[in-house]
Amino acid sequence: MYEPSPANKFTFGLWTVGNIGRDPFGEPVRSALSPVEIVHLLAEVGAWGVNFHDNDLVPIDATPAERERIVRDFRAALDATGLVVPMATTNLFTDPAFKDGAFTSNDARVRAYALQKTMRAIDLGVELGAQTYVFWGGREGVETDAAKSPSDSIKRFRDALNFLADYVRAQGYALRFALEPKPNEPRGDLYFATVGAMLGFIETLAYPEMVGVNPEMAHEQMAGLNFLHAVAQAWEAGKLFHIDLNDQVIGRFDQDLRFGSHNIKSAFFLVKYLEDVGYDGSRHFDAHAYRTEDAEGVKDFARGCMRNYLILKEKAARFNADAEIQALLADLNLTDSSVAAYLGPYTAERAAALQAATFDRKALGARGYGYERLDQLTIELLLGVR
Ligand code: DIG
Ligand code: MN
Ligand code: MN
Repeated sequence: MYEPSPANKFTFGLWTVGNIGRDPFGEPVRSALSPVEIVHLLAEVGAWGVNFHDNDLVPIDATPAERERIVRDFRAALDATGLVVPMATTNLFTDPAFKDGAFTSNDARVRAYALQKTMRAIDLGVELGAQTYVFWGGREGVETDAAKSPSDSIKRFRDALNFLADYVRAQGYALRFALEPKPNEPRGDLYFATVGAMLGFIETLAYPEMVGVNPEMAHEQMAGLNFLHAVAQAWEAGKLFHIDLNDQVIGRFDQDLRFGSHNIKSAFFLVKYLEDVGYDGSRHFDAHAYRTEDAEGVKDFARGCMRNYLILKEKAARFNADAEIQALLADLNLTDSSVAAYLGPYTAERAAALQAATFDRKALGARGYGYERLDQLTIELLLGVR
């Protein structure tokens, strides 16, 4: 039970299980693993795929010959283990050149360099099989709004994405873009802070059909938002192109905790939604082990992410099969023949009937919805007593 299989589409970025434990107040605690070692680690724990930023795989100052060797060895490890590369992305946040942003930098030379770096990273991702390309604007923000007009930054980000979409189309790549929002960190404030902001922005692009979102659980929760609602709006709009799963204690910095390790109820409703609607994309764990962990602890972290997803998936199936819960849900949505006539697309007749209708407002307000019982049964199911 709860053993991962390729059908689950569990993926990890090279930077996740490869995290060496450096933080703003401490030096690394673990030795760095090579991309090949990480592929074999992920195969050992049962992952389906591996993702990367360009420089997770090919160092920013690698020579073409080094790039070729690295890619050859990485591809050999993929072939040996059967792991796939569903997603790739660009590191536009580590190098000091990007300290004022990449696509939104006030320095036009940086904006040009960011385009060049991203085109090359897209080529690398496509070369290794990626079909989704993530854009996380880790430095696209400000500490002071004196620095630039936010609408100038929006226009710069749009110009960059339109240029890169045209590049992908010109190259004939079967690639879709997934934009990943975050409210802050490492910049004081990041542009396009939430899934909602990204969904609104996508509609202003030249090729909105190529572009969706990559919601991350910790990022919406950092903003105090309900992650399921963000994911559901993306899904309902046909824009859930990828998802970053992890966990987060609200009001903290981006902790990228093991999935299912803190907000168990939120994780349950998220897994239930993804399974209920038939989401068929990667379940990507953008998270890392506690800094306290050694190499074995990193494997415990990766196994825990996947086990928690599978445990919650089984809980969701039990919720959907629980007779008492389903009976409560069946009684919730009250409709009777008189009301049905009023709801539906506008017609003059329907509007006239509604205007003429009388509603017993006191009776409407007197009704109890039974959510305490429903939520208690949910909690008891999660606590394993039903
Ligand atoms: C951080 O949440 C970001 C980066 O790790 C990466 O660009 C993206 C891909 O999952 N998530
Ligand atoms: Mn994060
Ligand atoms: Mn992420």
